[in-house]
Amino acid sequence: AFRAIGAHHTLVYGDGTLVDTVYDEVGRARARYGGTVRRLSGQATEPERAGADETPADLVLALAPTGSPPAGGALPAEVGSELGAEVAGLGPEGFALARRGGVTVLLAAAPAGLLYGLFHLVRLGPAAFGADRPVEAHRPALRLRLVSHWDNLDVHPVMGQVERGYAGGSIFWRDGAPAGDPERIRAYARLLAACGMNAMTVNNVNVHGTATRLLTDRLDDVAAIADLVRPYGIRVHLSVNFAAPVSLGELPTADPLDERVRAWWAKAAGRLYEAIPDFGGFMVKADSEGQPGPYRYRRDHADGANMLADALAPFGGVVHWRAFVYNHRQDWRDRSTDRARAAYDHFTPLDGRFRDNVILQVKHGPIDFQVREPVSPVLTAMPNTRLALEVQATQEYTGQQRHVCYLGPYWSEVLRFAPWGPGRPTVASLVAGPADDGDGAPAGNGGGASAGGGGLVVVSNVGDDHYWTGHPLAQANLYAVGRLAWAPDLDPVAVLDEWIDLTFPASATGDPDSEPGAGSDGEPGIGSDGELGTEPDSGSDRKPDADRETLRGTLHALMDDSWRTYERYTAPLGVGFMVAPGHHYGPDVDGYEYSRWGTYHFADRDGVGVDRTRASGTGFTGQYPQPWSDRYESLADCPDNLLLFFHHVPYRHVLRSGATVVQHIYDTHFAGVDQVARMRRRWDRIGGSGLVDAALHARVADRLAEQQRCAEEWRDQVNTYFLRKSGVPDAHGRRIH
Ligand code: GCW
Repeated sequence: AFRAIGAHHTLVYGDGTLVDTVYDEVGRARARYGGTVRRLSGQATEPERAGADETPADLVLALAPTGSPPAGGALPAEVGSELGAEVAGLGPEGFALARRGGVTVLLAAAPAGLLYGLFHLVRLGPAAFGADRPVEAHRPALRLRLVSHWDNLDVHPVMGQVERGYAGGSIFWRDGAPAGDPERIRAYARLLAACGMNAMTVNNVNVHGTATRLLTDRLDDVAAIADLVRPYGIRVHLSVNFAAPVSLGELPTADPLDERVRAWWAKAAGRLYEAIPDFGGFMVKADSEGQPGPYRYRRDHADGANMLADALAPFGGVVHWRAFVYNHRQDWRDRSTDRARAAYDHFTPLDGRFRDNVILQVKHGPIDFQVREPVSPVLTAMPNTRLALEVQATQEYTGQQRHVCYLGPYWSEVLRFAPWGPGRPTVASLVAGPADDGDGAPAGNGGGASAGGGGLVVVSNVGDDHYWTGHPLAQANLYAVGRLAWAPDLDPVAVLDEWIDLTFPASATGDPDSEPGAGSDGEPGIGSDGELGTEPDSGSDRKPDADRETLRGTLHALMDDSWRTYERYTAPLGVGFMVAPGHHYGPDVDGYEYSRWGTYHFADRDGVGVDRTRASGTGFTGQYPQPWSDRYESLADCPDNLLLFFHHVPYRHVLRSGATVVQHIYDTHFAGVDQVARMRRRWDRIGGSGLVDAALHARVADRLAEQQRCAEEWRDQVNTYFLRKSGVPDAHGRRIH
């Protein structure tokens, strides 16, 4: 794809850091694949500045002041004005594109738009330079698209350098100090921009030890990261400890209404913005799993969040305040406490009290990133609060980057979910916020939500691993989450095609001597530290199309349905957990049953599942609007895949699918393992073919072997458990231990 760009005569118009980046990117492609690139400063409004001296440009990337299109000899005038009219309404990250008379023109109102437009061209590849293309306009659906890193500064005694990280160490930190590889951070920013992300936190939401000092004497470390990622349009945010003034020994209290505390945070914010003028803001995990918060001072979450918001407001910063608040010291004997209810019960009474620059960050489900959960009802119940959707790319509960589990289809379901029924707002529109006029000034009034939506936050799956994500195929999750945050309606399988094309570029297949995209020396996958969509310089005699289709077919066979496959062999019908305590990998059906964490399945000899109905259970179904409140409440209408999340049912209860619950458990567990075995055989078939780099093939093969071993363990433990509990034999007489 970059080759296509490199082969052209490119003109880049405009000024600013991000335009410099665009120019550099085109320059890199040009140096590698030929073509020319010229740069003109300023918005190209003077015809003579287009320059007639050189080969006429056939690719123009131009920054235009909103509303006034660039004119000039190099730009087909009518394309310029059509595009100019388009970009006027597209906001700071949007861009418009057309091809007419052999010239491809990309126009944006602001530098970020030009950068995203460039990556769009890369995705289009040769298609951007063939036949005429009508004007197309693009802008992100969600304005804030943030990657949250659970990276610790100090090595945590239990969690290690990255909490729930399955891709090696942190790319930011090592043993309390910067990791010392700025090029890696720069490459990562490029990767994130190519996926469509525009912000990140650089430290874990659990803030301990040295991490607290990022606000004070270790601020320069944050500024250094900000400098590295800024050229790719990524703003840095910081996770902070609510009790920082106390834990740093500077104040006796962290009471958010105490003037000294307010002044302390205002000063901290001032220092941050002096060092990092485009600093994004704070992320806070307060009164959650032992992290300090306002409750200690008998203040509520609005008091706490607003205090930090006031400190950041003069500089334009935001507070991401997490809604992941629940009683993590529950008594399993207490059936009246329901963890699923917690976020709603804590936060909805505060709707309308949060400042405009507070974003309430809500996990997509009411519990904790399980393989299947309903959408969190908090998202439906706070119309006067800016809401962000939090999802987890790090595969804590979905195979820990040892299992193939492409989560695009899951996130797509969540984003498209319509809590008030078909035709009404979707989750994506709730976190996008009220429609705005494109220049960042939203319409609407009253409450924080009028300041726009909170966007999407994803917990990163990246580490210092050679392939970035441990499992090379887990890269697709990072790519997909960025693309879905930009355009929630995208088909996640089509997104996978984009990822395949960028990661395993065409000519790399079928030519073992060429330089492959994913997994060759130091240039693994999307972006990486090499060329995005790396392609070999030398042409190969072999026609790669057939090979390419083989590779594409193999990757689809492994990935398209992998989330549902994972669901089949793990916890059934939305019941969740059943994982080994602590590390959360592998089965342990009763691992959390008598624990303090509030995650129970209540299996007994008669049945299984959690009664969350209004009629006889915890009443959680009542947190949903209609029609879902009644659908979840009704045993007959509740979707099968969430049945045990909402209901406790007998083993012989008949699902909407016609199977009994216990037979469904047996069937899906056998089917899930069979599916993994097929995935493995499919991958083995392309071994030694040169379709992918040998080291990459071996890495994936190893992980598939582990996935199969683990899936069998899940199948056997879950099936045996339910056979023993229920005494109901498998209708097909298969072996259950
Ligand atoms: O899923 C749980 C994880 C914790 C994590 C917590 C959270 C960062 O097990 O490791 O802590 O969620 O989201 O805060």
